[in-house]
Amino acid sequence: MKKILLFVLLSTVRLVAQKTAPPAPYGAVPSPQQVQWQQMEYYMFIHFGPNTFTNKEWGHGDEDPKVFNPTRLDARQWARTAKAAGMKAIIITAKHHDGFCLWPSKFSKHTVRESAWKNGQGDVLRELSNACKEYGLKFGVYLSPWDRNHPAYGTPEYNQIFANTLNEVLSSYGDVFEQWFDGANGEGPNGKRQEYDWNLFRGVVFKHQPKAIIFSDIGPGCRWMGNESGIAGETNWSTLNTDGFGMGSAAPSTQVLNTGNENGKYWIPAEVDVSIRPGWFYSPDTDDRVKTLTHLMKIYYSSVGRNGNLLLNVPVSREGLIHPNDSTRLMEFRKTVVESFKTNLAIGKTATASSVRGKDTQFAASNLIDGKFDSYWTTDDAIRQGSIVIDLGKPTEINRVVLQEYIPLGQRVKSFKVEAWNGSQFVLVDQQTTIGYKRILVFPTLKTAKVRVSILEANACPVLSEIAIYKAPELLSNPEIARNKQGVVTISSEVADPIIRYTTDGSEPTLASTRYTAPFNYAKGGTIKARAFIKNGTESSEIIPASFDLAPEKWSVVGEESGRSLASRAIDSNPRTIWQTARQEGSKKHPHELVIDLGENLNLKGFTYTPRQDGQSGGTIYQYSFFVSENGKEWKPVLENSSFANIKNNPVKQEIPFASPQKARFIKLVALSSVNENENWASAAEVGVLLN
Ligand code: FUL
Repeated sequence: MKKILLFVLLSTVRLVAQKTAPPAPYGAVPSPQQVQWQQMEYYMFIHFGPNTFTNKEWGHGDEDPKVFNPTRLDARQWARTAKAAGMKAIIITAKHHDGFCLWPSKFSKHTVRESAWKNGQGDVLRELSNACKEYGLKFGVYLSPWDRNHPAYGTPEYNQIFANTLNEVLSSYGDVFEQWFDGANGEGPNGKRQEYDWNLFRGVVFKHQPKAIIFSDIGPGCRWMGNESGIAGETNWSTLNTDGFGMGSAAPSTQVLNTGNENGKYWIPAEVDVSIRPGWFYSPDTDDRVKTLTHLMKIYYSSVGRNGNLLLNVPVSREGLIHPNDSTRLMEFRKTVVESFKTNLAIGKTATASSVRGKDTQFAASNLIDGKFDSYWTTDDAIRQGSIVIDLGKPTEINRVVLQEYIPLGQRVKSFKVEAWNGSQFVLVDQQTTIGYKRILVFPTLKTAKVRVSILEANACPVLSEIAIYKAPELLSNPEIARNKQGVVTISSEVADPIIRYTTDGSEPTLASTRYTAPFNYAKGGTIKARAFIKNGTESSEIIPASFDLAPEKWSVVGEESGRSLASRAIDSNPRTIWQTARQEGSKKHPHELVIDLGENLNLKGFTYTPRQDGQSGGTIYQYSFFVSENGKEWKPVLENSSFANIKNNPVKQEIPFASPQKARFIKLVALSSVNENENWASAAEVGVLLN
C-alpha cells in the first residue's frame, strides 16, 4: 500500500514537473544540420592544384595543365592524417580561381584529364571521396565561381556553365556536407568580370545535397569570419543580417563578419578558415614555416573557443601527400587539445544556481555538469541574469573554463563573468561578452575550491547547456628572434633562466648547438632556428625558425620629398612601423613609388613586400611594377603590371622571385592599385630584397 502511495505521489510530482514548459526559441535559430555542423568543430581544408607546382597563390588559368603531376598521390594518406588529427571532414579545392578541375569535368578543358597525372585518367575527387568514406570523414568541396581559364567567363552563358559544373560534382561523389563558395570575383581570360547568379548556384546545391551547409561571405549555411588568420571576434554572434548584401565586395564589412550581428535576422555561424602555412597552396619554400604548436593552440582558442568552427588548411605537396612537417605538427596539436580537455573537473561535483525555471528539476543547474549537450539549465522567462556556483569540493588547480549555450533555442547571452573563490570571497577571473555554441576562457593557473559563472546580460532567459572546468598543461613559451636594421640579432624568452641554443645552417637546435649569450651580427641573412631548454634540457620549447633577407643597414630612401610620410619606415626592419604615401590629387589614384638606394651593387634574385601588419588594409598594394637600376637614372623593368595574389585576405610577407638574377644598386617599387577600391595612396610595413 505504501509503495502504491509513493508511486502515485511520484507520478504527481512528475506531472507537476512536466508543466513547466521549456523556453520558447529566441530570435533566429539553427537548422538541425547547422547544429550538427557546429558540433563538428574542426576539419581539414586542402588546397591542391596547378598552384602546388608553380609556387603561386592565384594561378592565371593559362598554365599548362601538364604541370599538375603529383608523383605519389595518396588520398587515403590525407584522410588517415585528418582522422588521426581529430578532424571530422575534408573540404578540397575542386576548382580554384585558375579554373583547373580536380576531376575530369565535361564543362572545362583545363582538368586532370588534360594533365600528366595518371596519363589523364585520374580523378582526385573520386579518390578523396572514397577515402573519406573509408575513414568515416565527411566530404566537402570548394568551387570558385571566379574562373581565369574558362573562355565563357564574363559572359551570361558562364553562369549556366558554372551551374552545370556544380551539378556534376554534387551528383557524382556521394554526400557533400559543405559547399564552399569563394567570394573572389576577378577578371576572366577575356578580361571581363562575371555577374554571378547566386540563386541559380544555391538551387543546384540544394537540389542534390539538400542537407549541405553552404559557406560564403553571407551563408546561408555558415559565414566567412572576415580574416584568414584564424581569429574570430571576441564577441561572436551566430546571427547575421544579410538582406541587401551580397558576396565579395557586396558583403557586410569584415568587422561585421568577424562579430556577427546581435539579433541578426538569420542564423549564419562563423567558420574560421586559416592555413597551417603562410600561403594556402603548398610550396617547398614554406616547409620550415608550418605554424608552431603554440600558434595553432592560439588559433584553436580564437576559433573553436569563440563560437566558430575551425577549417584548418593543410596543403598537399607536389608528391600528392601531406608533408611530414605538417602531419607532425597536426599530431602535436591533437595531443595538446586532447590533454588540455581530458578531465572535466566539474563532473561529479555540485552546481547550484541562483534560480531555476519553474523550480523544475528538468532545468536544474546539475544539467550544466552532466557532460550532455541536450540537457540545460535555464530560468523563468522574466529572468535574464543568474549565477551558478560549481563547488569542486577542495582547492583545485584550474586554467580553462568552457561554456556552452543550448543553441537550438537561439543565442542569448550578451555578457558574463567567471569568478574563483579565494577562501574568503569570489574574485574575478575573466569577464566576456558572447558564448554561443562554445566559449573557452583561457587564464593562468589558479587554485580554487569554487567557481562562479554569472550571466550579466542576456536578450532572453539564459539557456546554458554545459560549464566545464579543466587544468590544461602549460606550454613552455617559445624564444623570440628579432633583428634590427643593422643586422644585429637578439633572441629572448619569457622562460625563467632558459638556456637558448640556435643554429644557422637549417638544422634543429639540440643541447649541443651554439648557446645564445649576447646579440650577434647576422646582416647577410639566412635562417636561424632557436630553442629554449630548461631543467638541464629535460624540457624544451618548440623550435622557432626566423628567415632574414639582407639587412637594410646601408640602404636609404631616394627623394623623400615632403608630403610622403616616412618612407624610411619601409626599410627600418620593424614591421610595426608603416610607410604611407601622400594622397593623389583629384580623381587620380595611382601610381605611387618607393625608390631605395641599396648602398652597393648587388645581385638580386627577387624582392619582398610586407604589407602593414596592424590588421588594417589601407594602402596595401595589389598591382605593382618593379624596376632596378645601377645608377638611379636608367631603370630596367623586371616585373610589370604584376599583382600580389590574395594579399587583401591573407596579408603575409610576399616573396617575389625574378625570372632571372638582376644586378642593381637601386630598386623601385611602383604601386599601381590598392586592395581597396577608390584608395589613392599606398603603404608598406617593409620592402626588402632576396639575394642570389
Ligand atoms: C580566398 C581565395 O582567394 C584564396 O586563394 C583561398 O582559396 C582562400 C581560402 O579563399 O578567398
